[in-house]
Amino acid sequence: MISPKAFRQTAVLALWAAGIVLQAAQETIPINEVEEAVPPYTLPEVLTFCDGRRVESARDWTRRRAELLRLFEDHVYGRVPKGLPRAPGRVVETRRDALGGKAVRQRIQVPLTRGPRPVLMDLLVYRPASATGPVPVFLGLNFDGNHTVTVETDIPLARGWVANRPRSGVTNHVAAEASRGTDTAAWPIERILGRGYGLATAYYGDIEADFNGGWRHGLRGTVAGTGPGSRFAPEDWGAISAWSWGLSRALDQLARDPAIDAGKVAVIGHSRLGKTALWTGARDPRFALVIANESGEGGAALARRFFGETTLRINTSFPHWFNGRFKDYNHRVPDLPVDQHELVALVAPRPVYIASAEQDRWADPKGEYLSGWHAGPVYRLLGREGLPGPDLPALNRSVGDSVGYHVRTGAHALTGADWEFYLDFADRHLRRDSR
Ligand code: GTR
Repeated sequence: MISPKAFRQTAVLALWAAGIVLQAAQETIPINEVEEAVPPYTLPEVLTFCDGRRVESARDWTRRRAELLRLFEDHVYGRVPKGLPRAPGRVVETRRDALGGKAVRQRIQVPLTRGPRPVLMDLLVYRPASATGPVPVFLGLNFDGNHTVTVETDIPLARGWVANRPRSGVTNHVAAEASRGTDTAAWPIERILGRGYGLATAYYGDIEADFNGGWRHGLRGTVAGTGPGSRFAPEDWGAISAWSWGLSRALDQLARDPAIDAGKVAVIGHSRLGKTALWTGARDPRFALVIANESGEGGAALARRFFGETTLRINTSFPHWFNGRFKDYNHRVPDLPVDQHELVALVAPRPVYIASAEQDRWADPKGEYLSGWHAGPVYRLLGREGLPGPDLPALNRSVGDSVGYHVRTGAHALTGADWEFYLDFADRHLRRDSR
């Protein structure tokens, strides 16, 4: 029998060796960040069925949409197992005097699995106290815990694993008091409420821990079991699909609240959670509007455009985000049966907003824009207007009608400036009839 000390030493050594292998692998992965060096590529035609027939009508599109959705499930994000529960959450707190009286705040525990110790997602909901009717809501997962998004200091710290993010002062993968309020810049709650919207958020780690092997700590492991025989088939869900499932269950919960207009819920996410927001909007047509902030590779950015992060690189750094089959395309991206403009098109005719940051070259701003542009034929088929043309717009300018886009100055982040564009876009699309 191996002693606990020897076990720890072996584990440390294995992690160290894995780190070196990963680093070596990443160093040899080709990356391009020069526009002139982008080789030509051919995108799959969004309005052509796999068997070569053309999509001629909105009715045809319904079938093409189903075909594309299945392709994204099978080849990229993975299939969610059938029969997962959709149980109502338990309201653990309602405060009518939140944020100095400006907000009604609720904390709701949503069970994502059955059994005596279900996976629980804590949903934090703020809505304007002054609202006289059901409010539209922005819903998004957060990176570091609900206690980080608000200045209010009485939100319980995130349970379980948290990322080791220097900005929160967290060092032990356990949420610390010092991390309270560290993500408020990404979540301008008072501003959102002031514009007449609610904000609902949950910590993505409540659904599943974000590291390779994190599936054992959360939804996928609880559903599949974590015993020695547990493993995933190539089509089975990756972490992004698991997080996305959580967002849909959050929407179920919002729909149970008469103070919320469940027909006007916008799903929003940044970076890996922007990928998640886009996949969620594609999968779940109940979301009225979709916002992918700097979602990059595996989000809005075209996979076939060789710029910034690549399929091989993302599957090497974050193998757990996507399904097993997606790895088959590491060295043959042109064989992928889909590209990301088709993911954007799955949102149609609902409004979708894609955003980039000038310095966030890793996410490929132009590739993000172009997937919005190439989703245009579907929007037009369904009687909507997409983006105005194939060229990236000027900095800090929002363009597009049902497909919105901006590239803001600055680095990779969700900022107040991004939110101003999102609030205006939401006003245009969600509040049309209430004006
Ligand atoms: C990066 C990753 C990106 C993006 C980002 C994030 O390391 O390469 O695809 O998702 O993380 O989520 O912050």
